Amino acid sequence: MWDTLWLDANVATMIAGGAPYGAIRNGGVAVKEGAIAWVGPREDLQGDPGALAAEVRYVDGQWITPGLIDCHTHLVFAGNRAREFEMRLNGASYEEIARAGGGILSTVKATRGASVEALIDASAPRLKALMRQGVTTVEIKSGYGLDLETERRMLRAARALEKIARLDELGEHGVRIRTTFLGLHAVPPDYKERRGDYVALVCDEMLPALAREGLVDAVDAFCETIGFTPEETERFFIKAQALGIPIKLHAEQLSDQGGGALAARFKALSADHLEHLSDAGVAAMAAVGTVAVLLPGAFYALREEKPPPVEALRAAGVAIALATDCNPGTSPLASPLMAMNLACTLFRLTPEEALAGMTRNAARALGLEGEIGTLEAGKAADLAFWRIDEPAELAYWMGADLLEDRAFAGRTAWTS
Ligand code: DI6
Ligand code: FE
Repeated sequence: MWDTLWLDANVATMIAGGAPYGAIRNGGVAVKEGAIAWVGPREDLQGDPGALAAEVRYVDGQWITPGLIDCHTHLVFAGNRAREFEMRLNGASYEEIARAGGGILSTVKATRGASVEALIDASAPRLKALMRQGVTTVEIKSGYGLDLETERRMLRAARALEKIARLDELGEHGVRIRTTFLGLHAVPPDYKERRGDYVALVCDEMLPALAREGLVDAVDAFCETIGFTPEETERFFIKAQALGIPIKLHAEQLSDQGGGALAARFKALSADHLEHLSDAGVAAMAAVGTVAVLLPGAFYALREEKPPPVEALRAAGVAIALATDCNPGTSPLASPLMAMNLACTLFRLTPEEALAGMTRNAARALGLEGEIGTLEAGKAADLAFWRIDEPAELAYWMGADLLEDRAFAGRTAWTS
């Protein structure tokens, strides 16, 4: 006997290789004990629905997709940079903004001054906004502390948000959170003249301590001329690899640093941004199955002009994921559906690729492809229910209210 059976649904399973979107029209989904027990067309159902499940819900043609997965965010931070945004639009130069205390270090300063509770309070509305658009799994990076205590507080706040959501304190039920230690995000001001000492601190003290405390699901670094060199990044990765921690990388966002190939050499889960990725980088990622995570919110907000090499990624068979990159500086975006629209319009992804990027391939970018990302028996019953006629609508509308409900581990938030 199943716990719940949804019928009169259109189901986008997002299983690759079959119909577009893995679609099943006039189908259903059944769950038992938080996992998917059955997905299929109505006519395959043997017997009376009422005899198969404790509860049967008819959803009137809604589309059911896997719960969305935002696989790259920096959503835990204090303060914001709206003043900086405004100053820029009033003609201030980068230098003037920096002198007025702007930029990434202003977020570091605000975050260092915030308690775990203050970080939770500041971040919960952003998490809630994602959940309100069907997100059931979120990756959250640290990286605005740049010292052990603050990085720890950021990771603890991220983990606490998962607990709070599961207690229904955000008004919608349940979310899965993965935490990434972004140790090499920026060089802290007091290490400006001795950056090697900061890299050593991250590798030899911060990472081992945070990993021991169980706060690190993956590591990440910002490999860029304004971030860290490939050599510094590699040193960090060697340490993570020795500790058995999965690797992700901010690569090729503003210039070609060979980050895609570096990530691939460490069999990274993902390399993210990738606007300046070379053909060699594409080939290296394809060879080991490193996922390409595209972040159109940052591309848009920075008014970048060179899109990532989507055609080459496709041709090489690199899995493409998509995320909000929700952060106060370069991507103040708390909408997965807007990320999908931006990816289609700016990067020319198809709506089906965009949805795969927020489901199946995002799961791979987190190493969770065995648990989530497609609708098939055995996976977690994380579902999104949409008031749409066609799945392409998810990427097509801008700012529309399309979500009817979401289920986490088989339990819906609002409807019953
Ligand atoms: N790449 C980015 O675009 C952001 N971090 C990163 O590694 C910038 C973050 C910020 O400006 O606060
Ligand atoms: Fe980022």
